[in-house]
Amino acid sequence: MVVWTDQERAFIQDIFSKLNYEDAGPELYCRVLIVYPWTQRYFGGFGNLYSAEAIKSNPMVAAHGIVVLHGLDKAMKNMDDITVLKGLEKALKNMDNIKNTFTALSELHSEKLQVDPGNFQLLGDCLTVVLARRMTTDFTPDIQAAWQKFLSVVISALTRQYY
Ligand code: ZNH
Repeated sequence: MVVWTDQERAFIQDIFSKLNYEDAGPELYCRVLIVYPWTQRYFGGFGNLYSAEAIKSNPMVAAHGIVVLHGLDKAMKNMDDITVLKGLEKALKNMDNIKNTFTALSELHSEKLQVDPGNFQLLGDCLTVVLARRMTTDFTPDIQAAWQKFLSVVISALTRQYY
């Protein structure tokens, strides 16, 4: 069971409150597709991803980046509930929206999209770069520590339906 300190909560909330999704979301997904090009295979429906320039000017990539940030934003607003996903007993007692959201999202990625779950960590790494670029010296080791913990909880919730 994951325990969050008040300071960790405050750090995570602060990161999201300062993040401009319209700007960071597209950068996030461009980075994922350019840095880890094999991830392009899941986006056959997005049209032309043949070069970095094509990826950067693809409106579906931009829109998808914003959708993913909103997914993470839901996790941030329900930090206790996503940890609940780890304990089945507790999860059964907490049939609330975030559990359903993340269960459904995990199922979608595993069964329908068949995304290799290793890619979640790669997306997380790109998002860490996006944050560090924006926050510069404000992205202190303490804040990064809380951030990495948040990411690992989200990734484990997303990976849950794979097993
Ligand atoms: Zn994912 C989709 C989230 C990762 C791939 N996604 C999606 C969505 C969301 C998400 C929210 C929408 C859904 C609906 O609509 O219902 N993701 C997410 C998150 C993450 C992710 C949060 C992390 C962290 N994904 C991912 C990765 C990949 C993916 C890594 C690969 C590589 N997704 C995907 C796809 C899709 C999605 C393919 C579908 C899209 C379209 O539009 O079609």
